[in-house]
Amino acid sequence: MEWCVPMPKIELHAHLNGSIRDSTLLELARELGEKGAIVFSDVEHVILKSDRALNEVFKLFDLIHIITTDHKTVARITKEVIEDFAADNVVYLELRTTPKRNDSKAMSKRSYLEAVLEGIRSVNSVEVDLSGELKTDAFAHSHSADGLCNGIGSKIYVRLLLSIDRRETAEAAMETVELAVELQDFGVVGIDLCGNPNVGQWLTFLPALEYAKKQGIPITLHCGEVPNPVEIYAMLDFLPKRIGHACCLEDEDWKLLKRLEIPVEICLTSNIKTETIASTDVHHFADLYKSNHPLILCTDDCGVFSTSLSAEYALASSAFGLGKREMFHLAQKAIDFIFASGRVKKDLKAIFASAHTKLN
Ligand code: 6MZ
Repeated sequence: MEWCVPMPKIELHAHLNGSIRDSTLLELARELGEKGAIVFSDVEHVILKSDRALNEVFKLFDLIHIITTDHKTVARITKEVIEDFAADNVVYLELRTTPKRNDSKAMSKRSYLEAVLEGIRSVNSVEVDLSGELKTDAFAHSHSADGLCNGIGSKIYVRLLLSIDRRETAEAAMETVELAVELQDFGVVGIDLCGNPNVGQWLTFLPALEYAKKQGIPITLHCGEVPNPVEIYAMLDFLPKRIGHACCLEDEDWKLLKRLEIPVEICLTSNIKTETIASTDVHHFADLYKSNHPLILCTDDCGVFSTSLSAEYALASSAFGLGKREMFHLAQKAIDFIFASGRVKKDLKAIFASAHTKLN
């Protein structure tokens, strides 16, 4: 399946703090251990373990947040995560992260995001298109000259989704949406609702999400990661632009999802490692794919689950018997579901068209 790596890919469901390199996490944890803030030997094996049930994953995120939450580190991990996705030939990345307030580090949600933006700007292994509108002509030119996909691996479009964590208050959720509205010219293209699905109530976040919708900000929701029929129905009824996971839907929910044609972000390794789905044999990817329902293969947390987008494509290809051509079309189809502007879609179509020429 080596062909999964050079193929251009689109990543629409990747959490910043879930996508950190193990080597970076270990280095940062060791430094904190030396300062006496944590006991390194207690956390080393926790960082390196990659199979854990859903609730365990959220305990790991609490540890990761202790390790990463200062401005300098946030900028560093952002830079590295983008470089890693670009090295895997991801040509468009919608990176999601929860803006965090941390008084002990003089961090506000806004300054957290400024650190993320600084991290994006400091990427130097690959050219980054963050605002989309400015550099489009140069990009189109670099891709059109010989009809080949010269840009794959050397340029990446990055856009941000601001996440609301289910542990947050209605006010904190609203602050995040207000930042998203304000930072639209700085690469923010949407809002995500995430976090431990066993925590928090849908109604807490509804006012902020409705406000986002009114402002024209696209929304994706983590939906049905655990069984919760009332919430799942309410989420579908809200008509989000996309949903993530959709592991625990019932027959009626599937009918509604399909009728509404809401695209699903599928994270195979994450679902299997967290045991929300028993195996690829019973994964809903197969049914959605067969029904031609819009779906996008994604990583979720490539650091936490030791995966990559190429690995997810390879897994889907082998588990569901799909060849190179089908996988290419699946990757290409994701263009329709990105939250960035029509102009970016047009550029991505050109990139995939030239990659297709090369493929054949
Ligand atoms: C729900 C998840 C998640 O925002 O600090 N997150 N939420 N389900 C999942 N499936 C396993 N994986 C990650 O990235 C880490 C945060 O993303 C959410 C959690 O809220 C986690 O704290 P950021 O960059």
